Amino acid sequence: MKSVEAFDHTHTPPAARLLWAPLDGALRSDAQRVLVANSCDGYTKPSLSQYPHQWNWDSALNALGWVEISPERAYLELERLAGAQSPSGYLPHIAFDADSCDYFPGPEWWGRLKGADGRAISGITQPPVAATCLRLIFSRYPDPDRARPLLEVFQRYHDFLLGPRNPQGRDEPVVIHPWESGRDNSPEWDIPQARVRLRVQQLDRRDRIHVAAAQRPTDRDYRIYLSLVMAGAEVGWDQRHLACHGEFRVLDPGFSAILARACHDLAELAGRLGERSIRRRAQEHARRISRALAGREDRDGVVWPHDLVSNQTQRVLQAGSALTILDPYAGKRRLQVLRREILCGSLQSAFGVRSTQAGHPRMDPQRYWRGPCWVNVTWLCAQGLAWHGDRAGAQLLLWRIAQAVRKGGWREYFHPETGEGLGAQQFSWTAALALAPVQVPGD
Ligand code: 2M8
Repeated sequence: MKSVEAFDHTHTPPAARLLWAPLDGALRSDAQRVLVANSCDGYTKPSLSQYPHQWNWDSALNALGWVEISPERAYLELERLAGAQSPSGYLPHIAFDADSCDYFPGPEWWGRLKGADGRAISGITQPPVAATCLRLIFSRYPDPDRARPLLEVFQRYHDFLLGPRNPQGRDEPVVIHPWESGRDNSPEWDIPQARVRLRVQQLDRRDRIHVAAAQRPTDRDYRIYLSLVMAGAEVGWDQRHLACHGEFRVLDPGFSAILARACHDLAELAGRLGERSIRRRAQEHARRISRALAGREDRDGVVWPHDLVSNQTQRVLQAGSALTILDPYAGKRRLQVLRREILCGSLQSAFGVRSTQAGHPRMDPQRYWRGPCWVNVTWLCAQGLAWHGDRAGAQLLLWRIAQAVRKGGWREYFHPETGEGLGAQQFSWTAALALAPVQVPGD
C-alpha cells in the first residue's frame, strides 16, 4: 500500500489552510474505529445494523474520513462507488451487498437493475457530492492514476443529471423520489408526496428494530416511498419519463447546489490533470446550474424547494436551502442570509445546522430529517462557508460538530436542543466528518 509520504505534496494545502473539529486524541481514535468497523469489501456501510449496503453520498463523504487513516482507502471508496454506475450513467442511491438481506426494501423491489460491476442497484440517485470529495482528497494526496478514471465516471453522472433528468431544460435536475434528496422525510416533501397514489399496504419495516419509531419516518411515508419505487419499476425506470410525468417531481435547491459545486470541482480537477474537454464541459455545467439557482432566488436571497407538479414553492427554511451555500457562484445576498440563518438564526443549534427551522409547526426535534442536526449537513455548510471566505464561520460549525459527538456519541443525528444522540449507532459519516478537515482556499 502506498505510504502517505509517497504522495506528491508539492501543491497540497499547508496546515494553516485546514480547519479541524476540536476533538482530542481518544475521540479521533474512536472515530477511526467506527470507520474501520463499518468497512466491508472496499466501501463503508453507513451503519452495520441499520444500513448494510453501500449508499451514494454516505460513501463519498466517508471517503473524506478515510483520508485521515489511509488515502489509498479513500480512493478505493470512490472507486467502489463508481463501480456501481448504472448503464444510463447515474450513480445509484444504493448498491446492494448480496450477502446482507436485513434491509427493507431490498434489491427485489428495483426490478433487476445492475451496476457496471454486477451489483444490484436502486433506480434512483442521491446528492451528487462524489466529485467534490474526489477533489478534496486529491488536493491533500494527489494520485493522478487513481483520479483520472474517476473523472469520466463523474462526468457521465453529471451528464445524466443534466440530460434525462433535465427534460424541460431548467438546468436543475428533477428529483423523482424523496430518498434522492437524502433528506427523506423533510417537511418540504409533505405536500409534493401527498398526491402519490398508494400501491402498497403491507410493510416489512426493519428500520425500527434498532431505532425508536418516534425517530423514523411514519408508515404513511414508507407507503409513499414504496409506491414511488413500484411506479418507477412499472415504467422500467425510464428516467426521462419519470422526470416528465412522475407523481413526485421537485427541484431541491440542496441537490442542485451540490451538483453545481461538484461540476465546479470536477472542472478544477480536470484542469489540474490536463483533461481539457472534461474541464470545459464541467465548467459550463456549473455555470448553468448556478444561473438556474440564482434565477429562483427570492428577494431575501433564499432558494426554496419547488414542487414541479403543482408549480408551487415550499417556503419552510430547511437544510436544503442552507446547502445552497455550496453553490460556487452564490451571490452576496444569499451568502449573507445563509450565514446568518446557519450561524445564529433559525437553523442554528449548539450542535450544528438544524434540518428544519426552529419553531416551525412541522418541526420535530427527534424525527429524522424533520428537525435534528446532521453532521453531514453541518460539515458541508462549514466547507461552503470556507470556500466563500468565512473561515471563522466554518470553524464555529466544526466546533459544534465536536460538541454534538462529545454529547451524543457517533450517532446518526442529534437533538437540536439537547445534543442527545438519535437514530443509528456507530454511524459512519458522523465519524468520518468529525475527522475530516475543512479546506480553506489559498489567496
Ligand atoms: C437514509 O435513507 C435511507 C434510504 O435511502 C433509509 O432511511 O433507509 C437517509 O438519511 C439518507 O440520506 C442516507 O444516505 C441513508 C444511509 O445513511 O439513510
